[in-house]
Amino acid sequence: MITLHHLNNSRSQRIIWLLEEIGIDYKIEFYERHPVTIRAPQALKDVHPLGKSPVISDDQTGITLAESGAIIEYLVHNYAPQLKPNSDSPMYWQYQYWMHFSEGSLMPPMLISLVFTQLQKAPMPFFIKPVAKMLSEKTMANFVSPNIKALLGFIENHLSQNTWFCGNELSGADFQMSFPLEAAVARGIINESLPHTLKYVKTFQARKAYQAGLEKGGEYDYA
Ligand SMILES: N[C@@H](CCC(=O)N[C@@H](CS)C(=O)NCC(=O)O)C(=O)O
Repeated sequence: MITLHHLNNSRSQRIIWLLEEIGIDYKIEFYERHPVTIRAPQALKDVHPLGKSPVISDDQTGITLAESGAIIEYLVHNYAPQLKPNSDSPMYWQYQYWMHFSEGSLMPPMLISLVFTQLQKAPMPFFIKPVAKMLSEKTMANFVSPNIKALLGFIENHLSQNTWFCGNELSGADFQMSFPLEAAVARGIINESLPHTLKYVKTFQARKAYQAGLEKGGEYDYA
C-alpha cells in the first residue's frame, strides 16, 4: 500500500490527483502548515530529512521517496505505464522536457515572485520599508516578471497546439505541470490573456479524479 505524506495547500495535491487517476489503493497521512510561518511541521522531518511534501512510502518495496517528479515517475513506472510515452517515440523527450521544466524552470521565478510579494507585507522598521519596496519592485520589473511572462508565453504557445503536454494523451508531465499552472491561475498571473493555458487548467480541474482528490486532500487554495 502506498502512503502519501500530504501537507495542506501544497504540491502534494498533484500526487493525490495522480493516485486517484491511477485508481490504486493508497492512504494519506495529513500534515498541517504552521499558521504563521506556513512551514511544514517537524513530523514531516521524521519521514524525510528535508521535511517537505510530497513524500510517498510504499510498504511493498520499502521505498520512501520525496520530490514530486521522482514520485510521479515511481507511480507511473510501477502502476500506470500508459501515462508515459514509449522511450523510442519523440514524445518521450517532450515528456522528459516538461517533467523537468516544471520545478527546474517555472517554479523558481514563481517562488521568487511570491517571496517579494510577502516581503512587501512583512513587518519591518518604517524607514526600511521604502527601501525594501523599491528593491523588490525593481527586481520584479527587471528580472522576475519578464522571465515569468516569457515562460508562460512559451507554455501558451505549446498548449495552443496540444491538448496535453505530450500531444493528445494525458501523461505524468501533466501532473507535474499542474501545480505551478493552477497556482498562477489562483494568483491571477494566468488569466484570459493566456486562453489556452487557462482552458487547460480548467480542463484538468474538471476531471473526476481531480475532483475526488480535492475532496480527499483537505484545504487547498489553488483549485
Ligand atoms: N521540488 C520539491 C519541492 C517540495 C516543497 O518545497 N514542498 C513544499 C510544499 S509546496 C513544502 O513542503 N514546504 C514546507 C516547508 O518548506 O516547510 C517537489 O516538487 O516535491
